[in-house]
Amino acid sequence: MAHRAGFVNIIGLPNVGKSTLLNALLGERLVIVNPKAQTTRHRILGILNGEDFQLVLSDTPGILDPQYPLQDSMMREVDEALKDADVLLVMVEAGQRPERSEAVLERARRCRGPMLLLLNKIDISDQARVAVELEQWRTALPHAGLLPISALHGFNVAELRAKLAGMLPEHPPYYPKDELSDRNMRFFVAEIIREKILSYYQQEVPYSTEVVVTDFKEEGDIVRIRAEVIVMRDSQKGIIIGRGGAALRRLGTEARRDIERFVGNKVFLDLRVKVDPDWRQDQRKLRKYGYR
Ligand SMILES: Nc1nc2c(ncn2[C@@H]2O[C@H](COP(=O)(O)OP(=O)(O)OP(=O)(O)O)[C@@H](O)[C@H]2O)c(=O)[nH]1
Ligand SMILES: [Mg+2]
Repeated sequence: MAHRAGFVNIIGLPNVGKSTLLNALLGERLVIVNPKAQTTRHRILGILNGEDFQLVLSDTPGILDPQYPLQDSMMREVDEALKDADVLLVMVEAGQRPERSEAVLERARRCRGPMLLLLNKIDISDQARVAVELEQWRTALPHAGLLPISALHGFNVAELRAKLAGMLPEHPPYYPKDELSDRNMRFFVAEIIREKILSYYQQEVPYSTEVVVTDFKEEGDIVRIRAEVIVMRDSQKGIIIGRGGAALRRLGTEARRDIERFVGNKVFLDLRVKVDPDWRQDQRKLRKYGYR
């Protein structure tokens, strides 16, 4: 049988559940998920391999009106994902209003290829409302197929996976068939630490923070990891560390647990906090941290 492969790219407003869906389709906790908006900052590939197909899924940052260069870079990654999609997944959430979704609709309308509109989080809605909202989305985006889902609870996820595999063009695999992502272990470790920062710190702190893994060494049955938490200002460094270092210790302990699950090994995690003044406004610094 012929092999099918293609790019399936997920776009949507912040916090609608794009990363949750990527993980659900893969059946793995690969990308970070958080109740706070702007969790995802990069386009990240998650590769789902079957005997005769390869679905190259892209998670992308939530679409927003950029206010500083880091967010400009995030929106460039979204626009990249619009260009190479074999199938575009436009995700919205229950209760979201089409008239407040121009930023995502405008991008979706630019794409001519196959497209599915996914109405996510139907677990917090009811059947009558879902039916009404699907009708509104049909009017807003007439050439998209529609599917109500719950990425969190797995409702219609297997159906979506099967549907996507059937929509792929005939093509040899783009990546080795045992690969799960285009990103390496260091990247995902840094992301896990960043996810804990989103969970434990408030207001601007998580949005002013970057994490860089500077050392990753496997030594027998332990992985030694050194990571830097980069903030924009001295005051933020103080907040990350906390009184007597308590906040940083909690961050380290919680992050280590998740990293151990991810790498499948015991982990020794050494976290340092560094100030890199106004890094998220500075093109040169952004490039250093892997932003385009
Ligand atoms: N009730 C419910 N919550 C969901 C569902 N899918 C995702 N969520 C929650 O929505 C929040 C945001 O999920 P993410 O997957 O991080 O959303 P995202 O679209 O990737 O967000 P950004 O990366 O910030 O753009 C998390 O708290 C998820 O648990 C769902 O089907 N039902
Ligand atoms: Mg995300």
